[in-house]
Amino acid sequence: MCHETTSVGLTKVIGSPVGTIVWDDLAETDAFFFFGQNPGTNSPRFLHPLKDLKDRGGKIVTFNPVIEQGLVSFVDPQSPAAMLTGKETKISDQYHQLKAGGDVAAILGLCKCVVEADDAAQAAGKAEVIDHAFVKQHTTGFDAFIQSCRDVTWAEIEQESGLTEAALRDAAAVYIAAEKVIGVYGMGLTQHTHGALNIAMLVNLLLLRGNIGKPGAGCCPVRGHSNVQGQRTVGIAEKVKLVPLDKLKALFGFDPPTKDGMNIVEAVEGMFAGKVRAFVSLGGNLVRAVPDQKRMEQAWAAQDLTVMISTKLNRSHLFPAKQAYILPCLGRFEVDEQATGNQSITTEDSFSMISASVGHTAPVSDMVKSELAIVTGIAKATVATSPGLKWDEWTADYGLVRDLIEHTYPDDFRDYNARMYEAGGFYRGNGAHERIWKTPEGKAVFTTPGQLNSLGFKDAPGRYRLITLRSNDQFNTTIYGYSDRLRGLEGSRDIVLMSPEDIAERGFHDGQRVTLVTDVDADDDDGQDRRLGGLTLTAYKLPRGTIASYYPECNVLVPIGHHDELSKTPASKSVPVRVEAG
Ligand SMILES: Nc1nc2c(c(=O)[nH]1)N[C@H]1C(S)=C(S)[C@@H](COP(=O)(O)OP(=O)(O)OC[C@H]3O[C@@H](n4cnc5c(=O)[nH]c(N)nc54)[C@H](O)[C@@H]3O)O[C@H]1N2
Ligand SMILES: Nc1nc2c(c(=O)[nH]1)N[C@H]1C(S)=C(S)[C@@H](COP(=O)(O)OP(=O)(O)OC[C@H]3O[C@@H](n4cnc5c(=O)[nH]c(N)nc54)[C@H](O)[C@@H]3O)O[C@H]1N2
Ligand SMILES: [Mo]
Repeated sequence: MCHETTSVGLTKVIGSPVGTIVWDDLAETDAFFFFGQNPGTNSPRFLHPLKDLKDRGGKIVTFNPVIEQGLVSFVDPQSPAAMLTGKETKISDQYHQLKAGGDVAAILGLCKCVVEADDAAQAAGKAEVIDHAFVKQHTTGFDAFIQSCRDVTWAEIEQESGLTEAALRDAAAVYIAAEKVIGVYGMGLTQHTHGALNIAMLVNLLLLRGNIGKPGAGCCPVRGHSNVQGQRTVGIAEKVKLVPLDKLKALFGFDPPTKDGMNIVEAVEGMFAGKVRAFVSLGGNLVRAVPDQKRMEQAWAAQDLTVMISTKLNRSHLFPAKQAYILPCLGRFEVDEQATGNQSITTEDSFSMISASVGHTAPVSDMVKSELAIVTGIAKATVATSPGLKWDEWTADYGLVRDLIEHTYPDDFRDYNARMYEAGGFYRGNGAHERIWKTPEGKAVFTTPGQLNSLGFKDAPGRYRLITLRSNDQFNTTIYGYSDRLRGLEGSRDIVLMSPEDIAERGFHDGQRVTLVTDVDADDDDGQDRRLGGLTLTAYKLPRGTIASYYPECNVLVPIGHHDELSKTPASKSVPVRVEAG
């Protein structure tokens, strides 16, 4: 539900499903370009490289409809002097509040400036601005893309992005002046109907100046859950082409499925249609996290069987199927004692570093099992025995499982059980970082945009683009409190943020009660009435036509059919809605 757009979209253009930079690149770059990622709330570890860059004179340019405090300024909590004096480091040199869904046009505007600057440099006999040698050797699709940069008008760019030509020229000037640029992005790019196009546009921008596969430069999707990247690396996927079927067959002597499974959208649709009858959930709070939450509550509970393997109780547990199990499990911070001693697991971060994670706190009860023990326990009770299936041995010693992973992926996981304990972990490697492009073309691909925004609907009178936000007081569906202190919003999450101009235009007033109603195009209408009432309208500095409210509360409004076209990642950052008084 986050970076599947990356897994599919980034692979399409550079042959890598993950970011191309390593941690050291952060210390070498000249500039960060931030698109729809909020480090202050969601990835505070990232604030230190940002501050370091500013301390050495680098530049940060941000594109985000919402002003996020972590991208405005930063007080280093690890610096006693800064904490005592309250000395802030200014983070973003430029902060561009574009419309939700406006990144395609904004980035095309930046690219248009690069093309113009290159034309001018060539005419004047000066050093080129586009890295033509790189483009020639490493890319395809350049001519068509350049033509689209020349053809698009500034009026179109301004209309679609909500930014002025002057603002985009300022941003482009920083991009052109920097030798090494890292493009950072998060849910602001991935959670749109054309999220993959957003990513392809960012890659276009980076490719123009050879900003992928050189030190201090690259493409940096920031991941969420601690192992959302690593699970794919070991072949856990719904697409059979991503699963090492031949190795599984050889290792364990069974015939693995050869048909694709379901992604989240297909699974939920299957549940709505009554076709999905059972769900085993290794973590998560799916009823709360997926689109169309109201329908999901009914469909989830109508199944024959739900099994939730969870570290904490959550709302999904309140909608049991005909037979339902909640299986409490250890979290990774808890000691995991098995027959051969304490066990560790590994995680992979956004920089493709794989490292050991060892629990230190005492488990809440000695009856709580580990995830692995639960999975092997279920397997042992259901699957016929065979010499290759050593459920008990694997449970006793997780290192044996890692040996099998190494056997399956010998290049990525060489010496797995030893290297996982190296300080900072070990680097899995990434072709695109070395300018090896695992695309069908064998090159990095320039993408000519077919449209100037990432939306799957048209603008219409009274229709707004709703962004669903996270606050610092939540981790996904777990809400810790009602203080969104970084945005200065206190006391309630049942609010909807709107620009003062939009409020005035509608004859509304700040503090008024409103209801949000999903408002899709006629050809997308599935007859469902989706609404969320009891919200307090709150004046906030936002672009016209873009409004914001909180995730997961807004999930009743997101239609399950509203997702990234390529990857089916729910499009939670541009939900078409009306605002009604009352
Ligand atoms: N404290 C905390 N940390 C977390 C999480 C949490 O819930 N709480 N969740 C974790 C998870 S699973 C994930 S995936 C990550 C998510 O981390 P992020 O990727 O940062 O995700 P969001 O906060 O959902 O949205 C990011 C930003 O996108 C902006 N945005 C919205 N629409 C657009 C748009 O059209 N264009 C642009 N340019 N920007 C836009 C929003 O204003 C917001 O600032 O965080 C992880 N870390
Ligand atoms: N509208 C809207 N919807 C969104 C998003 C959005 O931005 N807007 N973001 C999407 C994103 S990026 C994500 S990742 C999803 C999140 O969707 P989910 O992953 O379904 O939600 P979480 O709240 O992260 O799940 C938390 C639960 O996982 C369990 N858990 C935690 N740690 C462990 C563990 O180590 N092992 C096991 N077995 N269980 C554990 C606990 O029981 C906890 O209650 O939501 C998505 N939905
Ligand atoms: Mo996520």
